[in-house]
Amino acid sequence: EAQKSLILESSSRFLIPQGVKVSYGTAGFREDASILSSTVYRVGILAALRSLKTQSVIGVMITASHNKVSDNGVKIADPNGGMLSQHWEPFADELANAPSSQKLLQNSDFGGSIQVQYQQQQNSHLSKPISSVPSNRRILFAACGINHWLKFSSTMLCWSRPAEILLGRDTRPSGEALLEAARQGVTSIVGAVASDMGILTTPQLHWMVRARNKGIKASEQDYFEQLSNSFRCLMDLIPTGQSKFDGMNDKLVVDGANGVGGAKLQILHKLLNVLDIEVRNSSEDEGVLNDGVGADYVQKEKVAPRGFGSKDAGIRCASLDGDADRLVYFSVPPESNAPIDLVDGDKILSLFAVFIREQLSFLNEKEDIKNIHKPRLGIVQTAYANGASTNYLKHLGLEVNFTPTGVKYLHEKAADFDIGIYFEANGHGTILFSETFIEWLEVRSNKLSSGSKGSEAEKAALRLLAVSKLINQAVGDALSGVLLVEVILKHMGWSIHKWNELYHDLPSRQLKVKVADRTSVVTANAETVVVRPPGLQDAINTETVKYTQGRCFVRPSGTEDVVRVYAEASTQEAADTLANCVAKLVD
Ligand code: NG1
Ligand code: ZN
Repeated sequence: EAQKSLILESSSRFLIPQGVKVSYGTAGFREDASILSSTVYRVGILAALRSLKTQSVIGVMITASHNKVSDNGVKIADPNGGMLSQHWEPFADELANAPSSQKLLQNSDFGGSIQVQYQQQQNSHLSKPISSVPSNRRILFAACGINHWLKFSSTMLCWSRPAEILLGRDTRPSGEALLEAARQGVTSIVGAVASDMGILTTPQLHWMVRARNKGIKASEQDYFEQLSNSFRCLMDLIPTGQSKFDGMNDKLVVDGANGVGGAKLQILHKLLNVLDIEVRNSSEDEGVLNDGVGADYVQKEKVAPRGFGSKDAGIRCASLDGDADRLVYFSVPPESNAPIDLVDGDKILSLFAVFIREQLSFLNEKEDIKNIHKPRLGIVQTAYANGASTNYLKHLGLEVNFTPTGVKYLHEKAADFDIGIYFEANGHGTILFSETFIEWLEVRSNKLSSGSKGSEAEKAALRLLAVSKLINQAVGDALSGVLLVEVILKHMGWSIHKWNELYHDLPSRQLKVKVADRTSVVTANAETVVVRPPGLQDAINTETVKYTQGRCFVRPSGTEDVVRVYAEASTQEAADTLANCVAKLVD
């Protein structure tokens, strides 16, 4: 009863605006901020239930990433710090869209359906839910979600701990009120605790959730310390003679998208005290969030962000997106109208792959690793990866895998390897290390610190271990990405130019086509082949074969109401023509 009235009372403060239907897409719920409070409130409820179900700490992040400042969004971080399990996404949709009319509430089904009763366990200060009476079918969420697991609750699940949720938000002005809505959603579940972690980058919140569930220190300060310590460790392991940068200018200038990432990078920078980093576009004082700035803008438009110009020619530049989970590098040409040299996610991936592969080759030289464990390195890309990057990686002898667009798919595939590197071309990606491989590295590096001389193999083990701590194991993280890129460039003695010359991107073109129903396009093979409508793929093939190095695919967007067309060919003109022809086929 206490649970029921709690939900009734708090949900009446967050009524769903008329005619609004939301859907939990690849990046959670994302809408104009003005209509989001009921959605965020309900995500708070869902997160608390997810926490009970998993008996783990769960995260709720309020951000709309690279979208405009008037938008906002909300997503859930699962116990391992990754995205919400796909199996729960339909529950999110059902709960977020369940009617909230006062009448319905008074009929008590919304409240009643997620009624959880707690009973003080004997000899225990911990509470355990014992029963629930779901009744309203309209809340399918409750019917298939809560009912389903409550059925098992008394026998299979021992809910020994109450729900615990970490809340974070980016710098959007709507964030504060939305965070409060999330908090009220969480605390409408009896016993649930919500901790406001404040203004964070998306990857920081994911990192904290993961750390909490691993039982390691998980404050923001711990995050900064882990990153800076592992960065220093990598710096110390740079081969002698290489530590001085070969280029004239060792400075890095970072575009913070006027979002949360700039300020956080400044904190890291102070802590590190070794890198020469200048941050521009680091807050609202300097301009509007994501407006002519940020990684999405730089990568899509292939132009320098606001605040950068020919005065920066020759300097290494980088751009973060609004919530700092994407990173691209670029350099500005001396002539003011020339296009920038973009170093996108594919090239960051390639740099990481070259470095990791080098370390593994040092390790593999040792006899014992051959006998015990040959670590598997896997690369994961999507169809948007530039074909030249895939060719380059395959030429290095690496295994390249493809998944559909969306971080959750890439992440899942990368977790199949001892070391899995994944990146989207737009700059979101990370490197995952398997638990067994990390244990193996730890044993090795302990040997080293206990006095052995430090062979190349042992240094390689230490470097890999440091990378596993520097790079975010939960999601792509622009801050750890910047640090890893910087230290690898120093290790290699490479300028941004040298890096950019690893391979030359094939010219490409992306287009959006507005269609009546984007779900009418159905794809297979990691979105490279259209299976519906019939005939479309044949028509695309007929066009594509006309072009040297032609490649083209179409897919429905997961975040916008459009079908996307991507084309690649040996010249820009050819890529443009191919994309335009195929766009007409889709229309
Ligand atoms: P959609 O709208 O499904 O193409 C976009 C990006 C993804 C990913 C998601 C989530 C492209 C072509 N697509 O997805 O890579 O970042 O947004 O934000 O860039
Ligand atoms: Zn983002």
